[in-house]
Amino acid sequence: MQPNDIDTRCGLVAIVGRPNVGKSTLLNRLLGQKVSITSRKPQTTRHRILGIDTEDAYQAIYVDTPGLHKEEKRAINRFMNRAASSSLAEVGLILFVVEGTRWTDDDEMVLNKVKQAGLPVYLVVNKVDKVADKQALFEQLQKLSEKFTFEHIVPVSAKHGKQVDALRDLVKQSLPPSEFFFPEDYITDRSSRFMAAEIIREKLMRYTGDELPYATTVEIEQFKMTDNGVYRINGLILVERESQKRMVIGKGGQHIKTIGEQARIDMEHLFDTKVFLELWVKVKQGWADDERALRSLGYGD
Ligand code: GDP
Ligand code: MG
Ligand code: K
Repeated sequence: MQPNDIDTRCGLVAIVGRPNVGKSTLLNRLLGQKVSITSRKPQTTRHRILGIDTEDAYQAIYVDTPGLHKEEKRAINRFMNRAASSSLAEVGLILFVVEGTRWTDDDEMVLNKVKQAGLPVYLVVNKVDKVADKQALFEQLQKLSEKFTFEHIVPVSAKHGKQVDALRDLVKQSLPPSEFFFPEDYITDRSSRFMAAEIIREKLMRYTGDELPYATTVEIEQFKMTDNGVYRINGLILVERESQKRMVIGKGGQHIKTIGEQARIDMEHLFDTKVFLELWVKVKQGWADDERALRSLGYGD
């Protein structure tokens, strides 16, 4: 069949930008569902995640990436950089996300990388809800559009859902004729097991101090559906030191209880069923530095 005979449109769209500009928040908003975890901390997204948006004859497959990191020393950062770069390979369109009026060297570095791909780029200016000085924003956009070529410039607020529909429509119109890559009811390429681990990690990122998140990871030891449709999930939280284990558990186990409750609520939403969640914490030294250990935890891609 010739591409012209196909009446569906489908393509890959990469969401790129420096850490914390709101890439994962934007993806979730585009999909109307949470598939990628978010927090105010950089390095929240560790894996390449696909978010699939199918409507009528259109299927946009968004690729959420870890932000590119300058620090390549730790194995975990090397994996995240690889995941971020390799995701550009089969993509047809790039959403380059920046934050309000803030333009940094890191933005410039990411944009230069993006430009090398030779693909159409939409400049998505996120967090406009935080910009009080609209004139400054306008001048900033003017300057950027003189210096670089963008197919479109779209100011949005991913958090509040402002202008995200307009962006979604622009993306849909740009998709090339193609069969769908995924069944219509898929929202991500990731397994429920993976999503469960990510949800627990999001709560860890959100409810613990600044030093802890980078030293933790989560393994799902059991993921079982019982006869009456209830999910039984056991999660193991790995930390690097005994002191971190105490922090995660908290006084009288209060902290891990909150993390477990919040994670369970999100899981019940996502899986649309009742969930029994149990969490354990274990010390596993140096996991973030050890490439082999990382691969065994699923960080190979
Ligand atoms: P990523 O690292 O680029 O994926 O960024 P995240 O999606 O994890 O978001 C980083 C932080 O920015 C989180 O605390 C989000 O709630 C916040 N954020 C994202 N989008 C917006 C927005 O439109 N407005 C505001 N005020 N905050 C946002
Ligand atoms: Mg992210
Ligand atoms: K983040």
